[in-house]
Amino acid sequence: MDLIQKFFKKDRLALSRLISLVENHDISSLEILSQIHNKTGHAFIIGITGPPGSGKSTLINELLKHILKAGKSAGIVAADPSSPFSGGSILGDRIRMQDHVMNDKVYVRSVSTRGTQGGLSRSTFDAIQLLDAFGFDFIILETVGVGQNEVDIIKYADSTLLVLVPESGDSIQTMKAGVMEIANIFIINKSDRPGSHSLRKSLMEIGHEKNIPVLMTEASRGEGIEELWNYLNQEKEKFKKTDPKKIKKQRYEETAKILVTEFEKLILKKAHNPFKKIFEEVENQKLNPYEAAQKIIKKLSV
Ligand SMILES: Nc1nc2c(ncn2[C@@H]2O[C@H](COP(=O)(O)OP(=O)(O)OP(=O)(O)O)[C@@H](O)[C@H]2O)c(=O)[nH]1
Ligand SMILES: [Mg+2]
Repeated sequence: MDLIQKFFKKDRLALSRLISLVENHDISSLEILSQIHNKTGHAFIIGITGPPGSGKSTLINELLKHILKAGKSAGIVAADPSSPFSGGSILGDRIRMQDHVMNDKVYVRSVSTRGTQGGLSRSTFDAIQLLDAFGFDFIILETVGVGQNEVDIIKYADSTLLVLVPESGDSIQTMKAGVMEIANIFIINKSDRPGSHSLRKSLMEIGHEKNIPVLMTEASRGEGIEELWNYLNQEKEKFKKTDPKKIKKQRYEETAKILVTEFEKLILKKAHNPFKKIFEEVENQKLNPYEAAQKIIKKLSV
């Protein structure tokens, strides 16, 4: 049976294989994603970002308990393989998640950072599309919130959680420009540690204008997760994927994103470059790079 047919029959192996194909930017990925596209748009996508070791995976594990208890399913994408679900007790957590995998309600996957910057966020986006079409109620996206790349990725989330720890106090000013601005809720995890109250005060000041709530958690003991779960359910209710203006904007941005990454692939692979002749003129010093770019843009604008 064809891989896509198997996927539609809820075959998890087919899902994994399709994610690998799109992740490797296989030639068939546009075709695959196009075939599954009308099944997407149902999942609630939660982005979880924050500094390394702040407790994102532990928090996800705790959230999963609530998700499962509510009879719902979740697909988890860890967008940074340099910090997979590993290390110490988290290895245990991962195994626990894999137990859930057998229940067909939880699927955990890390997405490779291979390729260009845009490529990374495209792989993640494409993986989300597949998980969404597969029918998961929640998709949880874990990224280490450090750079623009993460900001790009987390844009796909319907609700974004920024997980900080009491020690993050000093770095929030530098973080402010990036991930701080896309967070819908600030979480102070490891609130058992000193400094959590003063961080709470600073975050409340920062979040005041935009009405961003601040939540204290101790993920390793499951503290504060119930509140987080309630918050997420409220967000889910509020979040209307049917707002026509939002849909229009999203569809425009999606198409632009796909085209930009596909175009980049075309141009960077010399053999497939549709403007090979113009590039050769630059190589042979008949045109300068700016003239070449103008010429190409003119061709495309017709
Ligand atoms: N004291 C304390 N430790 C915690 C808490 N939550 C998580 N931890 C511990 O912090 C460590 C890192 O937790 P992870 O969940 O792996 O953190 P992460 O943010 O996913 O880490 P990366 O994926 O590497 O960025 C683990 O040893 C956890 O047991 C907490 O609330 N309090
Ligand atoms: Mg992690």
